[in-house]
Amino acid sequence: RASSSESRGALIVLEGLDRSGKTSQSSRLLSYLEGLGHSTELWRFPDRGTSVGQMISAYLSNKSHLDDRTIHLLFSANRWEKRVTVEVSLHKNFESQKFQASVQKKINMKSLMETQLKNGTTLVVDRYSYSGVAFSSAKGLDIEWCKAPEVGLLAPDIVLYLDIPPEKAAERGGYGDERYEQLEFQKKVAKCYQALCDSSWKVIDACQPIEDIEKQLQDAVLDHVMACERGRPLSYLWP
Ligand code: Z5A
Repeated sequence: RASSSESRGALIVLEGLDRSGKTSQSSRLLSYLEGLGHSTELWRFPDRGTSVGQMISAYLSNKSHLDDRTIHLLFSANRWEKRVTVEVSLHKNFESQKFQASVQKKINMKSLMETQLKNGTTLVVDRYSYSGVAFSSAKGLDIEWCKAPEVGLLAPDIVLYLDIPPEKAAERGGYGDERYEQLEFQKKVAKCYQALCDSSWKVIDACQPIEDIEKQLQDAVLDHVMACERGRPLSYLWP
């Protein structure tokens, strides 16, 4: 599904295993696009700054325990809360019913993905729905069930997949204490990413030197940024 055809920013998503270099490359891509004069922001999921994000953070750091489906839906909710406008209607009915107040409150629109894109800001996003599906299906959940709550979120203009063998990733700086930072689990996640990857993804060998990867990412995104500026319509998951 697609909508409108006005100039907008591009939605660029970086995906990959833990330690594949997403954070390093996202910042470099941001600097590159800003240097070319494009309004650009760096986003990441999970967004641990929201109340949903705090629940996710507690789960990832093993401070809380949640059922696999519950945490999957929380990760998805964390994306939805950055996608839509919340409208809260308060109806105060007094006994005489002579007075009724309706208050509509909108959350800060500037924090929303669609608003920013339509304002012309390109978003470089470190992890998105594909992480949600890959990590949850690696636990054994049905892939279609995992995709369902993501339907209707904005589809990326390009997915940049930083491809690294799980063993190599594990050698980089070592894993911390977070829940998914285990080699055997990362091997399953890598297989699940393979199942999601299609011809629209740009797969980059993440074992190359940082500067080489940086250059390849720059080359991969420019056409998409220009196409969005020319009015490529927004589209929605799953295409
Ligand atoms: N998760 C989920 O289950 N469902 C969801 O919907 C979402 C996420 C969105 C969040 O982790 C966890 O939540 C994640 C998936 C799950 N779990 N895992 N695993 P996070 O986002 O907080 O952490 P991360 O994404 O795994 O980030 P990371 O560990 O910081 O890795 P990275 O960003 O990909 O890599 P980096 O920080 O850029 O680099 C790691 C190290 O490698 C660092 O020392 C670099 O200097 C080095 N590096 C980077 N590139 C190179 C190259 N090319 N050569 C050599 N060394 C390099």
